[in-house]
Order: sequence, then structure tokens, then C-alpha cells
Amino acid sequence: MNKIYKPNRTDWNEILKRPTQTIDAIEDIVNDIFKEVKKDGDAILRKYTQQFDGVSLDDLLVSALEVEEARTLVSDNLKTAIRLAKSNIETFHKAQITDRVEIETTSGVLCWQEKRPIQKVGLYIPGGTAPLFSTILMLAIPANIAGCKEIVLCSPPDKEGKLNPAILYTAQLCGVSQIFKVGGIQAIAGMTFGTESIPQVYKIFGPGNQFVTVAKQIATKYGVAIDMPAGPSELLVVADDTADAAFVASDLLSQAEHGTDSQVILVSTSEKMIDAVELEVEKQIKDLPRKKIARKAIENSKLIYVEDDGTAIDLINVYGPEHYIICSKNEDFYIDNTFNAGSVFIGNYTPESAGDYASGTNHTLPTNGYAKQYSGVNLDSFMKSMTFQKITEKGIEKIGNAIEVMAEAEGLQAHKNAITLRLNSLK
Ligand code: HSO
Ligand code: ZN
Repeated sequence: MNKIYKPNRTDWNEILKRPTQTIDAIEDIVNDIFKEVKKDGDAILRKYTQQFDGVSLDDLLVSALEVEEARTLVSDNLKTAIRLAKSNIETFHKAQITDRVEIETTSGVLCWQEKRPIQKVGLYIPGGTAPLFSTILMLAIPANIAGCKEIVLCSPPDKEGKLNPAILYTAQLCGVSQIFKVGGIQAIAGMTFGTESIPQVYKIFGPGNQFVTVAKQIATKYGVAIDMPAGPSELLVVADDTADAAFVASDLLSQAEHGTDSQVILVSTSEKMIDAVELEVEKQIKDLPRKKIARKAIENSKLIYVEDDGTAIDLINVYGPEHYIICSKNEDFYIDNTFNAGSVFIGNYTPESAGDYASGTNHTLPTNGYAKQYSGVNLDSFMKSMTFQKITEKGIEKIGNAIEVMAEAEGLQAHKNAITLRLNSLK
């Protein structure tokens, strides 16, 4: 693996640097494609599908027949697994439903706050080397629980013009309204503006490559919301001598196999554990079908020795990992003192894979240190909070004067009048 770091605090920023992305060059390409899609809709989506995915499509919308065919192609074993995952994800996200908050702030002044679904949402599912149908579970399930009316999904077709059957099966199972065979920048632009076939949406969710990531950022310039800024996947494991080195290595590798730019970090108070994990990584990586990718990611990764748990926790909070595994006899200390992490996995029998697929938590999480200020996707990501109020005659008599005084002090006579007229009508 790599050399073991024993850094001073002053070295942390350098050691914890993420692999940098250059997005300036991409931005021009994205802006151009957005302009084209805005002007000429489907024709442009077809043009770029031909150019980037190598297939010419008449119909971008997946037909009922195609979905039916996909259903027959997914094994019963996989269907059962997907349904188990769906059930747990549903249970956890349903539990996130909140009651409306209602209170009389002054007698006669009733205020309440209630959540309402975002009516139209777009989900982006990448194609490429691994078809991540599990991400559909993570996005479509909460969208449905939230009550989103229109759930549109875009994913790039293969050279035969098809989507992976597991993607189609999962999308239908989770109540996606329409599935489109469009990927990349053009898909994001399509959902931003709407085209002859793709409906315009209010918020776009889902992972993607650098082009998709920049496209989502550009979409926000046109008033579309996005789930969060995305970057390469990452995992930090903190492990002491109570950890199992083989388990830890398997977790590091499971994240490393996502992409060459994935970042995995081991922090430990035990040099013995670090050595053991390093050996295990070498042992396990040999048999991985994606060992080339994993190897590259492992090369950029760090083994960090720290003297005590207090130092470890400070370093972890500075980094703010997307995924974070705690295997320590002092797990409560880590749980209580972690402020910056996307999703936390506790104990030797809680691998990150569990959260990636089937335990119930969401795997769409903030990367790149954004765990300091962003939440992962959850039920609220598909909803907005709205406030309501109803004031009685008694109520306006109670707070009216304060409003008049404040409006006058701000020099806003019309605001004051709106109160004065009503107070006079009650005299
Ligand atoms: N670890 C990925 C999610 C994923 N893993 C999907 C397997 N399939 C990013 O959170
Ligand atoms: Zn994963």
C-alpha cells in the first residue's frame, strides 16, 4: 500500500487533500450543450446520444414493453434482494416523516409549518462500468414517500440503445414515472429546460462523472435545485486493536473499487493494526475483478498513525469523510465527538456495503469535505417546508401596533397601512 504517515497537526491539510478536479475546461462544453438543448430540445439529445453513447435513438422514452422485457431478465435471486433492500430503505425513510409544527405565538395568532413535496424531480443514474441500480432505491423511494408527483429518471443507453435490466426493474418497482435513455450533460440539460419528451423538473438528484457534476452546477444557474455538489467517493476508517484487519481491508477496497479517484483513509492508534491492514489489502486486492481501479485508488490513499483518540477525532472532523467506519473500543467517544461525516458505520459487523445497499440508510452523501455543511439525501431532500398563519381580530389587535411602529421605522408606509386599515375597522 503506502507509507505510514505520522503527521503533525500542521501537516493535516496537505495529507488530507482530495484528488483535485479541474472543471474550468468542462464548463464551456457544458454551457454550449445547455444552450443547444434549450433551443432545439430532443434533436440535440439525440445528436449527443449518438456522439457520446454511439447509438441513434428514435424514442428516448423507455416503453412499457422494454420494462416488461427487463423484468424477465432479472434473476429471482436479485429481485428478492432488491425487495429486501427496498423494504429497509422504505422503513427508515418513512420513519423520517415529521408532524406539522403548530403553535399560537400570541393568542389569536396561529402559525404552523408543514412539509410539502417537490412536485417534479429528476433522478440521474450513471451508466458506465458498474450500473448502480441501488442508487435508484436511494432516490426513488424517498421521492415516493415524500409524495413527489413526477419522478423522471435519465440514464445513458448502451450501444444497443438499451438500459441495464436491473435499472429498469428497480425504477419500475420504486414508482419512477418516466424513464429516459439519455445520459451525461444532455440529460441534465433536458431535465433543466424540458424538451418535447423530457419534462422539466424542479430538482435534480444523483451521482455522475465530472461532466454530469458540472452540468448539475450549471442547472442551478437556471433555477433548478440539486441534491448536493458531488465529488469522488471516499471512506475513512478509524480502527484500533479491537478491529479485524481483514474486515477493515475489505471495507477500504470496497470503496476503492468505485473509481481510480476514490479516496480511502485508515486512521489508527495502533501501528500493528496499520501493518496488518496493509498486508490484508495486498492479499485481497489480487482477486478483485476491478483490481486495476482499486489499485489506483489505493495508491492515492493514506495510512495515518495518531497517538490517541483525541488526535484522531480532531483529524476526522477536519477531513469530514463521506463514509466513516468506527472500529474502536472507545466507539462512544467517536460517536459523540464526530461532527463532520456523511454516514457513520459502527463496529466490526457494520461494513459500508450495508449502507450502500440494504440496511436502510441513504448512500447519496456529501463528499469532498461538504459533510461539514451538507446532509446526505433523506426524506426532507424531496420536500420543502412551508409556513402558514391565521390571525383573528383579537390577534391583530394584539400585535398590530408593534407592526405599525416597525413599518414606520423602516419607512414602509404601505406596510403600516395594511395594519392601520384593519385596526380602524375594528374600532
Ligand atoms: N458507495 C457508493 C454507493 C454505491 N456503492 C452504490 C455500491 N453501489 C457511494 O456512496
Ligand atoms: Zn459503494
